Amino acid sequence: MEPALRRLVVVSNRLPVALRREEDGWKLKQGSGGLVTAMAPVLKNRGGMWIGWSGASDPGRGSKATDETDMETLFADFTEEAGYELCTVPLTREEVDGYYYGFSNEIIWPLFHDLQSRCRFHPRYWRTYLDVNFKFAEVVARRSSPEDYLWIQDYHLMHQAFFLKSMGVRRNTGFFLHIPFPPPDIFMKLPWRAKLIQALTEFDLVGFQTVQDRRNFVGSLHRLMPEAKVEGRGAVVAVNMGNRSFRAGAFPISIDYAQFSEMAAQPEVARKAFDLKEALRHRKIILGVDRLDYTKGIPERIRSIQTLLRRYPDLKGKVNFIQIAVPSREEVDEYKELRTEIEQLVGRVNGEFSFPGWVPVHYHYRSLPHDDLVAYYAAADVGLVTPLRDGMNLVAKEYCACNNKGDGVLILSEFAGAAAQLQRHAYLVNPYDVEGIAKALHRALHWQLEERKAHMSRLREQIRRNNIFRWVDSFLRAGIAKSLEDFPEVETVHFNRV
Ligand code: GDG
Repeated sequence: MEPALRRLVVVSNRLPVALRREEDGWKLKQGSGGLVTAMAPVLKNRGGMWIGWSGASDPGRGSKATDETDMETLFADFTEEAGYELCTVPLTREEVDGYYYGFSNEIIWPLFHDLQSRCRFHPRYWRTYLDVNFKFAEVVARRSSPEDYLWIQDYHLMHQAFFLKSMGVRRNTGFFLHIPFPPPDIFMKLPWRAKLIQALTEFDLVGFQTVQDRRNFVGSLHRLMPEAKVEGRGAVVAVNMGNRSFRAGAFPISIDYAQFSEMAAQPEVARKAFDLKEALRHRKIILGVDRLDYTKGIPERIRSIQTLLRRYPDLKGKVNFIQIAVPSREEVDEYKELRTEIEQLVGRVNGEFSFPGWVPVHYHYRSLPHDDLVAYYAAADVGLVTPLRDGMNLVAKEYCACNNKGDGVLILSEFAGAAAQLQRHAYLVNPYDVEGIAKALHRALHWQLEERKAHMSRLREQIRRNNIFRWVDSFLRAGIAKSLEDFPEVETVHFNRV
């Protein structure tokens, strides 16, 4: 029989905090990004442990003893405040280069986003990826117990179940892929495709963002392991491998809807949104928010603004496009080049159209404090979310959650996972079709209020119902046939708020 209370152990590449060495020792900084946004409130409410790399790649520089005492104190403070434990996996510079920058970001990231021409299939990257996965598995084996439920996150750690099993360590494991799973014709380009897909079959549950991702996975599985037999047809299917079986399912990730909506309603945030509108003289605001990444379609989006202003000159002086680009993977040449390309494009568009008192494109290359970001969402008339490919895209959902007035329009790429859920009430576009986006923008800016409200209220309702807590619950139910409520409770701030 299952024990009534099981601890949840989350394993991911990065911890939800960043460790930085400063003059006076180590400091903990809250991390950012989709994964942290998604998981932090869950562990906070339910307790447990999060295992991951701290983000520091040279742990041996200072005095080891001081470092360890420093970190222990920092972690103890964190646990007290956050309600769950942290456990770090230290990595060397070489490991970070091969496993993180190399295999994860130069192979899996582009390949799984259908951009195989950007892949660098170096065998060294594969070997380091395996070594680091083994290192993670050793820590996981040591720090967890057979009663725990292990929830492994994302493409950096696809070999966890494989290595745990090869060490003879029995654990109940679930894996969730935050990025898309590519169609078989693309996956088959991976030199280590058979080993990778086999490793995925070693988890007890493999979760994807959409049903299409799961179909793509099953398609590759059929090609590489013909003995696999799929049973069932719902959101979660069983895969029988002859001597063993596992489950594969679609679990669209979401946001803490109530937290975003309530923050947007706070007087100080509403004031910030108003000040922003006033600073822009109450012109219509089109907003883009992304990590600066080549999958997000930022250059195409800026070109669509250029096309919009060329095609519909009456909009000159009446709209502003604000692009917030959060620095990401800044050490990588490709990301540096993308930054330059975006800055040049912004300069070109502003050079072409600006006049005294009006600059069409406002570009911010920095991460904003959470309440500022929410104020931008609340102030925007149009959320322009046009990734070339995206696992889900939380920005699309956050924009809607913050649109408490309910009069905004979401323009969404058909290649974002979010489109599968939001397609009926978002304005879907092909992110490569610059003219199509310009046309969608023009329409959105001229839509009747009633129509905008009808669509936005349905979008908000769908996101409110299918929120982050439902995501966790459905994954855990599929993984251990238990729900979130079976985990020891630390505090019930957000759960069951729907
Ligand atoms: C991966 C997958 C999937 C953005 N700017 C600021 C800021 N953000 C936060 C947003 C949002 C997060 O970053 C971005 O999440 P996305 O989902 O849009 O994209 P990825 O980072 O690529 O995430 C993606 C996700 O994992 C979850 O599974 O949806 O498909 O690629 O939450 O709010 N946060 C702050 N300031 C900013 O300026 N504080």
